[in-house]
Amino acid sequence: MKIESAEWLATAAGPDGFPAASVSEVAFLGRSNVGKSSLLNALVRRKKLARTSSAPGKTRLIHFYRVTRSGREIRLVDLPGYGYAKVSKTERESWRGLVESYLEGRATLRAAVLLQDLRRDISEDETLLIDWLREREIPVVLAITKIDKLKTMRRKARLTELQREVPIERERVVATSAEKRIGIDALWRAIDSLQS
Ligand SMILES: Nc1nc2c(ncn2[C@@H]2O[C@H](COP(=O)(O)OP(=O)(O)O)[C@@H](O)[C@H]2O)c(=O)[nH]1
Ligand SMILES: [Mg+2]
Repeated sequence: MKIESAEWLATAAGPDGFPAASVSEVAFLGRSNVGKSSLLNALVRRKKLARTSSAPGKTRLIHFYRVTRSGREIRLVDLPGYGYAKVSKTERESWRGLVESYLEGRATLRAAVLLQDLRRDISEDETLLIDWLREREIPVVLAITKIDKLKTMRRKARLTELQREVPIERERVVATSAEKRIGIDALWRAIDSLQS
């Protein structure tokens, strides 16, 4: 699959900054440090479109990227990460307000990709998010990240465990490594299968 172009489109701190809803969008969600920026970059084959860091900042912003792929335009939407160790209730509420303001009313939203680190357990944050998205009939793909961190046997066992823990069909759970470029085409296929 060819990526003809990938570029930053907009960054928003609230609905006023969202670009016009005119093109299909896929939103990316996950705990901070789960590998979201890295996976976005791997999907579009650009090293630094989305910023990666080992010291996540706390800024709550939504980034929109415009991608042309095999002649079709699609937007990838990078939602702010959650689950910092030390955030106040107010900060959590502000994260929720921003993320919901996007997810609730976006006519062009086709799917959400929820990221989950292979080595972590699914937490209540993920379970609640999955339920929330399902209630709103937003299709969910679960991207398991950083699978290169475990050796093959352990990796397989872990994937089976995670699959058992989430109410998401097997075809919509994709094992990925941004670093080793594993599962990137499979993730695109899963995303495409949800696009109407
Ligand atoms: N081994 C490995 N490390 C990764 C992978 N993806 C991301 N990382 C590392 O995990 C850290 C957080 O990645 P980043 O993409 O910034 O996560 P974000 O906070 O979710 O956007 C960085 O140090 C990345 O280099 C992967 O597939 N394999
Ligand atoms: Mg990031």
